[in-house]
Amino acid sequence: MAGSVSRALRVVDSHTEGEPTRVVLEGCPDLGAGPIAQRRALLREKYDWVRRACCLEPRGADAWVGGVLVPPHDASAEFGIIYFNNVGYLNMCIHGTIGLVATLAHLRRIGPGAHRIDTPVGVVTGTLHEDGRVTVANVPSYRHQTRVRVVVPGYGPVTGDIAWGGNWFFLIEGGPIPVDTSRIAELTEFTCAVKDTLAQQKITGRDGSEIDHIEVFAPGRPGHSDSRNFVLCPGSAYDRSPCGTGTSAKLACLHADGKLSPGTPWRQAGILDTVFEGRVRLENGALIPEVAGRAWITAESTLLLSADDPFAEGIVL
Ligand code: PYC
Repeated sequence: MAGSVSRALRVVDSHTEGEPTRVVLEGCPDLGAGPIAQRRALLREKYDWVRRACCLEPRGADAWVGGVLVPPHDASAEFGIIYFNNVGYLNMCIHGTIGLVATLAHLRRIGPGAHRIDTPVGVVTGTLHEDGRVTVANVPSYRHQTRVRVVVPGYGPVTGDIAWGGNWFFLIEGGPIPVDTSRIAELTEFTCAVKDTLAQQKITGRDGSEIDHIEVFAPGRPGHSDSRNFVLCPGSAYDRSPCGTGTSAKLACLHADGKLSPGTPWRQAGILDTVFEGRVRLENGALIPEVAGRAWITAESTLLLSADDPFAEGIVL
């Protein structure tokens, strides 16, 4: 047997409507007690190996989202979480939060009811229902710009809305490629080209933030969903779930267009045809999306890092 184990991460894995989440329970170095955004900066600067070990091969894969469970900073919250993926750190993640709530329930650390969770962009609430479904009340969401037109090399003019749903999204209604599982490679190529064009043209979210998620919408199937999407995540993997922060951004746009009133359900299917049910409510003038879905636990394990393993911290190309 090759060299001795020098580091270990205790994790629980789950998938939310197809999209995987790996929650780190033990083994991450102490990140202190500051605001979660500050702890995320520390994780990025000093302990990025945790992210790489969780999300990169040989232990992870491109679609994985991981999160380190930490004590909250906000006194009203029970838990804190820092999300990351194959290329960096996320602001918020709703499929991840549904997975986190399922993980905490699996570990018998929570029961049914509402649980406040501190994230780098604010406190969200994960409600565990008796039947195992989870509803996440997200951070306030809004449309930032309407009908932004860009000319995408190889595709021509593309029009989309820029909206915040806990991450920044460019939302394209229609688009040149059908939203179908048989077209995933072409959808990936198209959305990568849109993302590159936005970056080149310095089209950003508020405060110059990078638009790192691209979402394409098509009509849903009657009786099943109102809409079906394909979502490109930072790192170029596509979201296997309907993307909760993307659904939040979409709900904000629908509400801004007068097409969705508070409390009305919106069934958002993802590329695998699994569904998140969303709705909005207004709270002190802010629009709060609520997104509901299901997660399943897939593994409880300990990731082992050996001192002499050339890929202990993941394969970085
Ligand atoms: O569900 O919010 C989400 C999400 C973001 C990135 C991947 N999933």
